[in-house]
Amino acid sequence: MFRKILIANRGEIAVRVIRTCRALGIPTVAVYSEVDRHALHVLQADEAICIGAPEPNESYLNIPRIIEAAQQAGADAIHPGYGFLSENATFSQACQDANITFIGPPPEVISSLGDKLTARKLMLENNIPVTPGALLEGDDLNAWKQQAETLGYPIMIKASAGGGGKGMRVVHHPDEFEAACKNAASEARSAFGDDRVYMEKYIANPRHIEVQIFADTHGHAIHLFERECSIQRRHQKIIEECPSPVIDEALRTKMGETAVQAALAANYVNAGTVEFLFDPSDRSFYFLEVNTRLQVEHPITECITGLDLVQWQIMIASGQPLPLSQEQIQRDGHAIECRLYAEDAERQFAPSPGTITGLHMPTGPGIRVDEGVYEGAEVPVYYDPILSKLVCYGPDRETTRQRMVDALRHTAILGLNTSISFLIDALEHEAFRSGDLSTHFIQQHMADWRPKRDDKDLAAIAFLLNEYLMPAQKSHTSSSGDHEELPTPWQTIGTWRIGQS
Ligand code: MV4
Repeated sequence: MFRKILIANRGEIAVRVIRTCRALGIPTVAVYSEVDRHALHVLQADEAICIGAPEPNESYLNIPRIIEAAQQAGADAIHPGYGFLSENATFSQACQDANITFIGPPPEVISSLGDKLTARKLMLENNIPVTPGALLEGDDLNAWKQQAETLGYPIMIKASAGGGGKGMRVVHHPDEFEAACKNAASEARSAFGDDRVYMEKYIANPRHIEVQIFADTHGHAIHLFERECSIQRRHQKIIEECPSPVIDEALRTKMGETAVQAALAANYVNAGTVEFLFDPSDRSFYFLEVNTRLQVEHPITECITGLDLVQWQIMIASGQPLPLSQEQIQRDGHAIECRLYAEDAERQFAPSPGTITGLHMPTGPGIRVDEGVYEGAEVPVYYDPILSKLVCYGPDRETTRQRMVDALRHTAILGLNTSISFLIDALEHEAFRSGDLSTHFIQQHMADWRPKRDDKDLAAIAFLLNEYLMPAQKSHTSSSGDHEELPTPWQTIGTWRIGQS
């Protein structure tokens, strides 16, 4: 087993990885940027090393500096979390070159699956269903148009290096085809330095279903069922759940087996997610891409399987075979995850950084909180504004949904704006209740949503109560061993309800 693991990340996912390391008795090293000196992951790790300025390129994306930190601390493995360097083949390679185990797939796997065209070709060759489509090679626009005609409109142009919806265009009519190709290619060139594009038949009202896979270094692969992630805004997921309300047992088995075939075709190692588009009109599904990392929404899979996915990642990285066969993997109940973001509903959900002046998280049966912050913590402007994740689990979908609504109503995050009341209204929407989800859910059902309740006033009142009734100095020990005062040391005085009708 590893001597020491460095976590090349921050926030709730770094905290999550540290928790499993503690359970396994493996010492941890946090890395942090200059604005994260007092961040939760720094407080929780056994050691912490500052790796540079706040800008991600200077710190959390700085490969040489992170490798150097691992060597300095004597870490023999690095967990990349999600985002940052987690799907970076160069980083996986740099770890290998430094004789440090990257807890994730080998560099060749990351690069071949990271390129959407290469991945698409690989899946086609292995009889994995992909959306009918065509590569746009060469520069014969008329030949391309001919291919589009054969596919039938509407079509979608996608960037090979794509991600986050960049370089993507829907084309409804041949007249728009040329401009869409050019725009998609130029957007892809400026975003990824790679202007290769391809086209697919456009699925009008898809649902986003993904399958969790694991593969070991001994050639075995298994799946841990599906998650549905249809509730998203601008390619940012907001609510995820499993099992998917639209997938029956036969389809679950078929999609799971397809995902395992995809993993084997790619010589996959470690945790991955095979994404599919599901077309409810004919219940067909199509391979989209493979995410070569542990995902934000992995806790819902942990809830229904009872497994620790970070532990599995560490075991596989240390060379151990998968501990269970497919038949031994059981599923029970229903789980939902909500991402709690620091964002301002009144400004198109723009990031809303600041100081957390008060914090109360819910607890109780079937509630799990993956926290990334604490009362008094600063939320910097430089990074993804996810604060914490709230995960609820129950025997069935409706029990879990109600549990989540109640848990959100008993959550108070003061000092900055959050997505909490938006989440409550999404979960309470009739379409969500009935499981009628689609990737257009927010656009279709919540486009005109405005915060109805006076959350800000309630938050201010709660804040003042805390400040005047219960002042309490907290101090903590920094990574260097010095005692330092936290900037805003208030203490919660009990629960208050934010966002209740
Ligand atoms: C599609 C599609 C419809 N038809 N492909 C968006 C992200 C990228 N990885 C793939 N995406 C899509 N591909 C075809 N042929 C619709 C989307 C899509 C989407 C997919 C999953 C989750 C949310 C989405 C939001 C908008 C569009």
